[in-house]
Amino acid sequence: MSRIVGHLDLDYFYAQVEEVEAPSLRGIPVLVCVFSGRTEESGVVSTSNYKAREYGVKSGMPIALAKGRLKGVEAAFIPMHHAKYEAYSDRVMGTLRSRVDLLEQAGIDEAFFDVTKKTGGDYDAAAAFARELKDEIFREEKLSCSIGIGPNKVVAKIASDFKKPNGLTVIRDDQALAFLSPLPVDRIYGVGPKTAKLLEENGITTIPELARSPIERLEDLLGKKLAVYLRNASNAIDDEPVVDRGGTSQLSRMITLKTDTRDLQQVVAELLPALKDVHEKLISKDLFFRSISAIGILKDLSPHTRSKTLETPTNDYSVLEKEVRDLFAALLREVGDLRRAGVRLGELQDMVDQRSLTDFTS
Ligand code: TTP
Ligand code: CA
Repeated sequence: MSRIVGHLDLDYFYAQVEEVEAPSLRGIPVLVCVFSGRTEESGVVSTSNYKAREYGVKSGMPIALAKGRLKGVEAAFIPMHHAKYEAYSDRVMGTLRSRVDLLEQAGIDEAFFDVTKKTGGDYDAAAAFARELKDEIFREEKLSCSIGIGPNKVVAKIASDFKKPNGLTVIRDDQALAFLSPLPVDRIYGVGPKTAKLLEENGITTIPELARSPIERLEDLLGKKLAVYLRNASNAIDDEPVVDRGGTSQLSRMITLKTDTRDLQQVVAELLPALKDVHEKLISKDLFFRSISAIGILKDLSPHTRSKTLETPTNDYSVLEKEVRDLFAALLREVGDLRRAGVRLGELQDMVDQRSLTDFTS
């Protein structure tokens, strides 16, 4: 039986939650903003609804620039309410988890799922299931989402993005190659702007061009691991399983520093409450973390990250604080003054995984 994998992504998520809570916002551009607190306009747009996107507003854009694009237009600039979005996310993921064979949450508003058993490998049953799921999420939360169904994660992810918002795209295994063939390489998960540019400089812009490229050439350009993954992905081949990581895949917090600085002591001191916050969340969810990142945002809003993967997962606060200090020490040796600083814990695992791990090793 061939696998049936889905990818669900909530539409314009943070902005849509704001619309759900204040329906009078519907129809006007809505921008969810991270205000840095310096001046009324300093900060960036986190996301926006599709009405705002018609005016060229994009995620990550400075608020002042977005205001310029919306000059003379009635629009709502709303500060980000992260805890609220997490609560919506937790409820949607809970619904999803109860309906599928396996769920892998990939971000606050997206998840992969496996419904091979549930559907008996039948794509029509999978399509009907996806429609019911969309209806259920809309009934419960008033949120629209886009779903892609396919033979693997690579195809499902591209399919969920294919018709947005409120889309449903079902690609059977025998349609997958034809579905990918007109698309540019950057639709494949893992091809960021850097890789796309490198491929373009070498005459590779579409997925079939990538699929036809000699593997040795791709390995020279990209290294063996990425080359093999992309060569397979471009041929609609992807054996990555849907892995249940037990709910949240990441925990993170960002703060705006009182003054721009590259002083390690100041950065760590101001970050302490955020670190304690993230740690409390970790403990309350019975989770251990294995990877940890220090994130610094400079005055020009460019993000810089230093990450480390620990040998074994932990939930120890002193390890968290020590690693953050070391990572920021390394980061600050290489960049200028930071405007914002943050921490992200990844590869989260729950107690159950921990127990089975010790069962195996003891
Ligand atoms: P996305 O799924 O990339 O975007 P979206 O949900 O706003 O819009 P759509 O899926 O309809 O294209 O990101 C999910 C959330 O993550 C988004 O609502 C806000 C947040 N986010 C940021 O804070 N900064 C960013 O640069 C991006 C891309 C997203
Ligand atoms: Ca989304």
